[in-house]
Amino acid sequence: MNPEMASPSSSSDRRISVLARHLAGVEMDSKNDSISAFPTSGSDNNSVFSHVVRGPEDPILGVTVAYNKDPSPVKLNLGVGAYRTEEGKPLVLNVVRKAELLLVNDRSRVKEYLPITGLAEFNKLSAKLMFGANCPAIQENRVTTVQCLSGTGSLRVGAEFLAKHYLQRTIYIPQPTWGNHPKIFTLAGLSVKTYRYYDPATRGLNFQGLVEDLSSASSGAIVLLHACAHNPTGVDPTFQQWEQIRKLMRSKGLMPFFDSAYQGFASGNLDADAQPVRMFVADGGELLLAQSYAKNMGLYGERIGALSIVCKTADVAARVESQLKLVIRPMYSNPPIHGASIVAAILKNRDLYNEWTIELKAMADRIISMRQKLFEALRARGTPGDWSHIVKQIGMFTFTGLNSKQVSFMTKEYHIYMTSDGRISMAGLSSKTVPHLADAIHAAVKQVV
Ligand code: PLA
Repeated sequence: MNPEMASPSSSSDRRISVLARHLAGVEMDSKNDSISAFPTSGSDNNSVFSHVVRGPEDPILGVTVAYNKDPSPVKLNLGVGAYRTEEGKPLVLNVVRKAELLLVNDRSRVKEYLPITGLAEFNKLSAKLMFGANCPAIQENRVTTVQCLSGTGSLRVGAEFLAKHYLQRTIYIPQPTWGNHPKIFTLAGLSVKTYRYYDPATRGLNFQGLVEDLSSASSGAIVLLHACAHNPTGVDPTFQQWEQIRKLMRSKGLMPFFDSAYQGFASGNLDADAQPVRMFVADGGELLLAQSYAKNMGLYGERIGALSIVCKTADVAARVESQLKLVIRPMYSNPPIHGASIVAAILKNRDLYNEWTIELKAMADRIISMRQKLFEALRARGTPGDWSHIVKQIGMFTFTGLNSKQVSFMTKEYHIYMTSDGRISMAGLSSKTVPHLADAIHAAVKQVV
């Protein structure tokens, strides 16, 4: 392992010393008037950045970059998890349009900075959405919630806080997990380890492996849990298994860090999808939660989400919040106002809220119907293999089991774009494109080993 990953305090020391060197260099140069051809001046053709090597594209967002370059009329982007309609178009929810109209017509609204912690109303409503209206932790003011830049920003702020203030720097993430997780946590100064999660043989949960790995985790370690609709596998623990995980984690003093990027997308029901998190809150213990409204409200580009930290007392929660502000202020000062205002407008109005749940359910149902259609299309073609996992898996993605060679073949021959781990975004599929995908999978399985 990279020694920097193993010793986060030395990594933050390093960051500080790099910064210190940089500042010292600037000062030295500005004092040295005798240098005639300053390296950044136009008279010198040698770039001070000439040593910079081209970085790789992102494994998920890079799929969209490649897709955009492909001129084929049949091309299909099943890479990034972004909902599309039956017509293959991005969807702005009706309820979001309504909320935006309300906001535009409200002349009392201004564009002042939000507080460092974001829109207070949004924060309260977000905590309520996940923890439930009657949650004792909320009533006892033991929860601090801060508005962050969608799920990613919430994870990063939470990780920075933990790296600074928590007794343990090790975070266990499931194997596999969303590709950005290890990067977020490593760069925040945590040391990343994995726990077994997925069993390729059964295409289901490796519950025994999970329990073994969490049992042997060092006491107090942080554990990243996908709240529902695990990405990329589409495999979630049952409620009974969640209960076992909770007991095990609490008995070992492991700190849960929930990533909730898909509330409502797993079952179509917001409360049902919040159940695993609520089980952990109900036992009175502490935890972190990163929430995203990218998928369930279709607010991808608004970058709206929240970080909540559930504490033991109101006093601790207040002090934790004061430290979160110190993390946020030098990073981006304070969060943007528009997305938070949309979410708050919807969550606080009973009619809009109900309308949202109906639209959310429709998205979830369309994804489930795509699972059924793809499964039947493969069966109709007699594609070798058991494809029942397509209908069993939960949420936005199917973890097909196709290998990277088969994926490359499908991209090259069929212009189907997906991540190299064989994940496909079911939300990007439509009745019209299912046959094309089924043809591609069929050919890949038959022709590429
Ligand atoms: N957590 C998980 C598990 C996710 O899958 C994603 C998004 C996020 C957090 C962060 O989303 P946000 O910052 O936009 O709120 N995963 C996507 C997109 C949908 C991505 O990779 O950025 C995916 O295709 O996996």
